[in-house]
Amino acid sequence: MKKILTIAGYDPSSGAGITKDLDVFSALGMHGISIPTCLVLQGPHGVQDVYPIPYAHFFEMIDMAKKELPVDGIKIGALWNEACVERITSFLSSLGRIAVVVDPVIESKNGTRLLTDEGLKQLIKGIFPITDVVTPNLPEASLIIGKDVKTLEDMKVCAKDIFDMGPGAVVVKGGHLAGEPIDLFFDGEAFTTWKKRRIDREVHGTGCTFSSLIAAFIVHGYDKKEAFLASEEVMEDLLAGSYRINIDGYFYTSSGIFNSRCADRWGVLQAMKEAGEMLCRLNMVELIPAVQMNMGYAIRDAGGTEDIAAFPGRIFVNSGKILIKGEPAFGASSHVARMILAYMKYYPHIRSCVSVRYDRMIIEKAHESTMNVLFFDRKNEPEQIREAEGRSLDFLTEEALKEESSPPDIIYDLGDVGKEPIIRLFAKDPLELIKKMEMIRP
Ligand code: PXL
Repeated sequence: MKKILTIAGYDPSSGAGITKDLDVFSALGMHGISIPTCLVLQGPHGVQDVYPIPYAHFFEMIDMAKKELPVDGIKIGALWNEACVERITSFLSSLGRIAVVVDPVIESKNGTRLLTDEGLKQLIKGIFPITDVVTPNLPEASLIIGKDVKTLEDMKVCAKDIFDMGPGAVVVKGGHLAGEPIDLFFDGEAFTTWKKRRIDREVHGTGCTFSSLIAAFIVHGYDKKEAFLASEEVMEDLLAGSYRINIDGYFYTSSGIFNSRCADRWGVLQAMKEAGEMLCRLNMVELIPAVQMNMGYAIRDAGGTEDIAAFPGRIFVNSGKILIKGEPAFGASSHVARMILAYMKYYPHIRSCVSVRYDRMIIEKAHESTMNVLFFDRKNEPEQIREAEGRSLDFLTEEALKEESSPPDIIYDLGDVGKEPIIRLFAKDPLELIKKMEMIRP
């Protein structure tokens, strides 16, 4: 297990600082160690106050790390003042050659100082020359070089200036650029840029997260530029999955989204397997359409058909018995999957669907069981949509749902030239689908 240390501030809301860094390290499969420089009093509305860790305690923790906690890399964030900076400089100088990434945090989003002027001078003089990558944003870059950095051209000049201060590479983060946000990497040889998507959210702690990612990727053996590019990619995913932890205030990120997606995908496949076995046991052959049956189940927040599991070999009848060829897999259906995606736009908790043979008796049974039954007429689909194979079902599903005030259990159609009439049964999960199938079985 690789071990990585963060020396930074402590933010109790875990948006920034050492708890955020630990979250990143664990997501990248490392053992994270943390030493706080200061306690930052803050919630989702910004910093209210900062309390430095008493020096004696901070120094003791650094001494203990030196003696007992050998690490493969170090990430440095908010350092509070020159006393902390000097102690860390001598600590780093006493270590062998390990990865060091510095996020030169100077102040918080709402302007609270997290590093004194003297601390910044010491950071540049003592720590920059023994650092692999430094990651300033535009206000930090401006303070480091002592002139305004406002454009991509300024960023290039600034990256060279900071590079001359001794680090192995510099990333100037252009989130504050007036136009398109661009990050710039410079390793003394060439510039590499990364165009970012501007998101309409104030996300807390992105600087801490980004620098921890770079440090962790370098510890994993990536070179500095590869680590920069990989970190940018992960950041995009994290930002896309950002959320609020209270009703208003900053957005937060968590690498927990990766774990929860994995767990979700596994759970979806398990549920599909169980439903497949039940279907075979109950042998509801009378519900299988001539075009064969498929069942789909989506993960939460599904974005496309690749997030929906189905049976690649479909469900069919052979010598009076239901047969399913192959294991459930993601992306294995387009029709059922598209209908689920269309349905989830209106009712995101209903993530499962199965196609069933049309029979008037089945629809009658559904009505008897007080199911909500919706009909759509395939003749209503516009010509251009009809021509785009696979597009018509999601269009018609959405059209049908627009009019509806409660989630339908069934959406069916009576077919068209060359198209079998089909009943689609919807439910929260495949187990509920099976229960509904038993209710409508003729
Ligand atoms: O984002 C800068 C930052 C870094 N570290 C800690 C912080 C903040 C901003 O609030 O609290 C601990």
